[in-house]
Amino acid sequence: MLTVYTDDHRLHQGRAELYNGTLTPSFEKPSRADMVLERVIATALGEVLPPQVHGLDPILKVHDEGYVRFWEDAWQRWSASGRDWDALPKMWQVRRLRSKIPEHVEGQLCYYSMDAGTPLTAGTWPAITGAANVALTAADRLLAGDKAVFALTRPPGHHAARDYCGGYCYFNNAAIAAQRLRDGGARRVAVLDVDYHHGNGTQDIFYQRADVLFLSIHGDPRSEYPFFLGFADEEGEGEGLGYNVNYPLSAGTDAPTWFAALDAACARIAAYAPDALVISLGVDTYEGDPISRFALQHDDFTRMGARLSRLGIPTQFCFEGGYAVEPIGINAVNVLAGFEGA
Ligand code: OKP
Ligand code: ZN
Repeated sequence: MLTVYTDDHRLHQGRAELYNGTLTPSFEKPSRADMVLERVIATALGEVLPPQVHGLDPILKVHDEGYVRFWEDAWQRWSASGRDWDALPKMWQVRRLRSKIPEHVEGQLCYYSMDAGTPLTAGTWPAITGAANVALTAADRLLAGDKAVFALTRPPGHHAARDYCGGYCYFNNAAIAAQRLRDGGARRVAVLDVDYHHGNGTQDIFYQRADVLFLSIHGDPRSEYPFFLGFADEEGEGEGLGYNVNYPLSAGTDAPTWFAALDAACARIAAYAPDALVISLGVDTYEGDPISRFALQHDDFTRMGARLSRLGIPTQFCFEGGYAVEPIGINAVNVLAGFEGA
């Protein structure tokens, strides 16, 4: 299986996030992708290719223009105002506050964010456009006939909605890829999100559409981030009604329960009969993950890949979360090897 990858992800390195009330080194860090790449090479998964530059048009098909333009020069505006530390939003446009877009870069960062876990850094723009290019290049390979492709995207993307960032995510790489697949001729595309956290951004982007089926297996939002989306009664709206499927699972979920949800999701995907499948591949479902509470083991990731392969649909994997860094390559590449081996 081909991997698409760029070192540009390293340009984005958040310094800290708020965790247990203290500023803690960011869990989402460059070594995550480095470890996955190392494992791709060590296991001889296949060729590793750099992305092709696609420009902003394919990003603007799923994201709001003001949102995209904000990121383009946000660091320049922030540093020009005399600051050199990361910018972190610390205020949100909640109920009954005005929804006017502020003029100041700090107010705009708040306007375009859903949490304080998604820092603006000096290298955020080249890293997030690089990740989008990785996802797009992988989609192009799928359209050209590859059976499976791995987009080693970092930063992740699935919490990024049409016009806000959150959960370490800026541009929604999986959604950008799904849209590319549609524009390249796939009549229907399914996006299955297996990251521990609900893919609220991807759901937001496709909620009113029937041409992209979105499914997510994740920690129950009653007690897990992102708290305000990801419930089982969110089924899509308008033309999209029936094309959004959530499988919230309780903390402590282990393989039998998790795979029952995967089987249900696979049955729904098979019935939809898409021309292409995008997997938002987070491996924070691993039992040793420091911020998540499922209990999958290394071998379960291999089984996951094998199960997805049995669908027999051209498949693009987009890397998302996973914060147990030392085994992150084993867990991610086990999915891909399981897919190839099935
Ligand atoms: C991202 B992905 C504030 C951020 C709270 C957010 C978890 C994001 C997970 N400190 N934590 O889905 O793996
Ligand atoms: Zn996650």
